[in-house]
Amino acid sequence: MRIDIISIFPEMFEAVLGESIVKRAREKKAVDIRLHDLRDFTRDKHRKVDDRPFGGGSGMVLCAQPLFDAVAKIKGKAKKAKVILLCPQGKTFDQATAKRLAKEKQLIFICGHYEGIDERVRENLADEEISIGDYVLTGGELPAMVVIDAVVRLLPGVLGDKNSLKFESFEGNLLEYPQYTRPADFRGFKTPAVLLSGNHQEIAVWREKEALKRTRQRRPDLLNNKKVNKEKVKNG
Ligand code: 4FV
Repeated sequence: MRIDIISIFPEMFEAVLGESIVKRAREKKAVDIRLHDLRDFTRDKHRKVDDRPFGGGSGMVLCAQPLFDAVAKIKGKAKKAKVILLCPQGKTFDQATAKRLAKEKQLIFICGHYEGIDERVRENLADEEISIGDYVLTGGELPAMVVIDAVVRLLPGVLGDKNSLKFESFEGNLLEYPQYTRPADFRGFKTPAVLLSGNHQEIAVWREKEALKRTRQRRPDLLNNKKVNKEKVKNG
């Protein structure tokens, strides 16, 4: 997969996308991540990429021209690239969206800053708008990192044991069951005996029960989702 990021602070990404699983995914060529400085695409002699909002009001707005030129240059002939605008007005990001994006060949992320972005970018350049949550950030960089992290770990061959994708939160719309590791008794805090029993059938049943219980307690909204098998919920 190819990922391109357009930002006025491209250096922000190296620290996050240069470590751990994403770093290994880049080394394994499972993903090719490229950073682009929006200022390289402005035709303004002072490398300005923003301007005052028409109609007045505080703050600055990112101009359309540098973004349109950046995307055109990055896309080149590759028509299949999906342009994603990170903004609070976007569809709230979730695991299903991560799985869908992980099937794309190329993703181009537009990171906003200041008050926002010229509306003609949203209308005529972005294929999708994604929000990572109902709060206002200083820029689209952190949201882009969140989406990229969630997508890259789903790419084939990135996570050592693909099983680890099977039983994780939101898989099947359930929250993940409780995990324990050594020591079995930590300062008197015990580990459930079933997990030390070696009886994998019983362990699987316990984990399913715990996942359902935890989901019912913390995220009952997930249970109304069609994908959860009602049977299990009812007799959970
Ligand atoms: C945001 C979010 C977000 C809005 C103005 C950047 C900021 C500034 N993006 N999910 N929440 N963006 O707050 O995606 O330009």
